[in-house]
Amino acid sequence: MKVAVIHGPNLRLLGKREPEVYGSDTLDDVNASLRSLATELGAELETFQSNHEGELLDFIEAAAQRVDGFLINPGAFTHTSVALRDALTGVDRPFVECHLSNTAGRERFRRHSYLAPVASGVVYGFGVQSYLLGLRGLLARLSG
Ligand code: CA2
Repeated sequence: MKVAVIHGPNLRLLGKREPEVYGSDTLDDVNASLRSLATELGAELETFQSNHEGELLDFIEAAAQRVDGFLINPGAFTHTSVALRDALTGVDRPFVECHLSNTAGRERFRRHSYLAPVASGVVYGFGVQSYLLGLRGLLARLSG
């Protein structure tokens, strides 16, 4: 089983700014934790981060040729991007959406996700654990 993990805009700042909201782990720490869980569960991972919507769309289209599913924290594009939703529905691979923070308890504009209605599942509010739980859920879905 092969999964692509996608980190959306600004997530490379993780652990460097706003630790009270997003925690103190860096993006490299998150990827390392995901890799270790993937190994434990017998899955392969590739990771990708971009601040650019078009690059995310291109990555999804290309990666769909070689992976079984996606785990994505779309960052702020969650709340704005019909294009990202269309890219994910267009490739016909299951995906799980995850967020570090509890977006339901933050500003009103963060409560809506364009992706959630077409995701296999969504995990939010558990910090880095949201990614790990999301990976477990995605792999269960892929092998179920
Ligand atoms: O909680 C999440 O994971 C979010 O996807 C993070 C996004 C935010 O726009 C979403 O509403 C919820 C922001 C990612 C920016 O990451 C930063 C990390 C550290 C410092 C500043 C930004």
